[in-house]
Amino acid sequence: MQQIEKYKNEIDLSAVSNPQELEEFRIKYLGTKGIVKGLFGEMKNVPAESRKEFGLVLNDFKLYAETKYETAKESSNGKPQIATEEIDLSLPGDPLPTGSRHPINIVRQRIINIFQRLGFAVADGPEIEDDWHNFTALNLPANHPARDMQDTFYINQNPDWLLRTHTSNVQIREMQKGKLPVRIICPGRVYRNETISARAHCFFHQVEGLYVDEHVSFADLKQTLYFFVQELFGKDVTLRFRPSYFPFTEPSAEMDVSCFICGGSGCRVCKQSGWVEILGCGMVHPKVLENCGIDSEKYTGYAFGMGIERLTMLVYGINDLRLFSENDVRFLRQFTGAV
Ligand code: 2NL
Repeated sequence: MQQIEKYKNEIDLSAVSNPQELEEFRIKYLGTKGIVKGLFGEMKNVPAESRKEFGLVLNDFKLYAETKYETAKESSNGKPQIATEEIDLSLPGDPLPTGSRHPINIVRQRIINIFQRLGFAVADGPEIEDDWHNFTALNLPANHPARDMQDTFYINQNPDWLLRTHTSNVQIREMQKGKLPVRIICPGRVYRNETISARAHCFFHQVEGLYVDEHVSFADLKQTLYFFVQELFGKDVTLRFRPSYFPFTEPSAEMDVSCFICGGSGCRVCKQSGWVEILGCGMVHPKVLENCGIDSEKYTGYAFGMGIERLTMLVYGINDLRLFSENDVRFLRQFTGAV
């Protein structure tokens, strides 16, 4: 009798909320080898004087289990079951909108791939930099007039900290490590204090390159950049170097490619000149090498720097810098599937 009370409690507590649990319940209590059947089998062992009472309790218990089973069965009928057979697997799925890579990212990765094939490693460094790594080490001492063109943002907390104006700071840090040769490219975001317009922004992206070793020459620089532009724009492209000035290189040059839109005959992109400027470069100034603890009598190096926004605008025919940072999906979606 006590055992029957226990079974009743068990029934009260048992969860019967899906077809599987329902069937398990039926087998356990009401099946041919179930508890109810088993208890009826015990009848013969019950002393004759208690048999009637036991029979009543047992019938009551049987009804109890059957009622639980019937109610659970009914309520589970109304519930959603595991309706595998109701899903039509031949229907097309809900489309997942595919994102697209940002054009700046696409062009940056193309540049990296080309230089990696030439043995350049990719180096990274801080966007918040101190004055020495961003300016002084690059032969741009305090009050140098060239600092005017690279006005940037300063950190209130420490007047010596600023947002880097080029990724040269990464190259300075690599040279300081003292492991030569150095052959790296440094892609990254840089900052300038500019009024935002179609042609200027307060941040943009750069790739700078640096190669320092014994006997590195301007001829090495030219041949490396020639390979680079042929990979980027095609085999027909030619180069033009014009003398220029940077405080951190000597000699310095601006590099033009023959216009890849009109082939040199003159168009809007090259402003009828046949040439498009894409980067600045030169031989690393001996002072810059010495600032990083490198013997400028023994070692020479070349360096170059290019703006990714500018290259991307040329490659895709984009006419406004602000499009890159407005995140307008009508602009970004146009690069879906681009590589
Ligand atoms: C440009 C021109 C340039 C460099 C960047 C460089 C870095 C070190 C030493 C010497 Cl550590 N030079 N970088 C050299 C020449 C030009 O950038 O128009 N950039 C957007």
